[in-house]
Amino acid sequence: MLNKIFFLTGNKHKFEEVEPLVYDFGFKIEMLPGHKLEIQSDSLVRIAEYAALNAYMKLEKPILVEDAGLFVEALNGFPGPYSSYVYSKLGFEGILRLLEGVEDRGARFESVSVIVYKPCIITATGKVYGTITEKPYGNRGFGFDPIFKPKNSEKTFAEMDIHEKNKYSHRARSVRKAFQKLSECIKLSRDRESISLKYL
Ligand code: ITT
Repeated sequence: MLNKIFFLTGNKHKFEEVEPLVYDFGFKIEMLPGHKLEIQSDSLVRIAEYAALNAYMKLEKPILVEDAGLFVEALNGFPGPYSSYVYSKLGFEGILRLLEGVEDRGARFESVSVIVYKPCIITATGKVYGTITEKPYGNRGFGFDPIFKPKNSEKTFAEMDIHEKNKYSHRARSVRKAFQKLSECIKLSRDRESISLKYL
């Protein structure tokens, strides 16, 4: 039987990207919107850890939080942790406007995944480097997908299906790492338990 973890997100696209990744580790996820407390911080790690621990304390259920941002080199990493707000106000068109006439198109997505699964608290990060295109391409995905082309790809994220995006994406990297660490942590805690039972 698969172990269930509640994915705290209101973003259906993120859920669809993460869902196939966790089966490989013997888990399934259920989307749980409306419980994510987002603090303001320059650090995605702090934002995600705070949200995950806060939800765990309230709900006492296994929790996954994944937070991401787009960091544009020519804009000194903007919008970074503020990506959600900037996207809602300016869209990807706003980023294209800010980069009009700018030659350096380098950018990266960063992702942080945090899992609270008693007794384990896991944090893992993932990054993907690429470029901001001159105009949007593709209509899949969400957010800045139409203007982000990962390194070694001819396509933007919005021209890829989920399976292909997961080969490159920041999110797939941090989620896989987090579930790998979680599997190790669970095994270690079971080993410890059986050792201490032996000496009772
Ligand atoms: P949550 O409910 O999980 O917080 P969200 O949409 O706010 O969902 P994030 O905080 O992780 O997601 O991401 C912030 C913004 O960064 C998001 O709204 C997008 O505009 C952008 N973003 C993050 N990951 C992306 C991706 O894979 N492709 C395109 N844009 C992305």
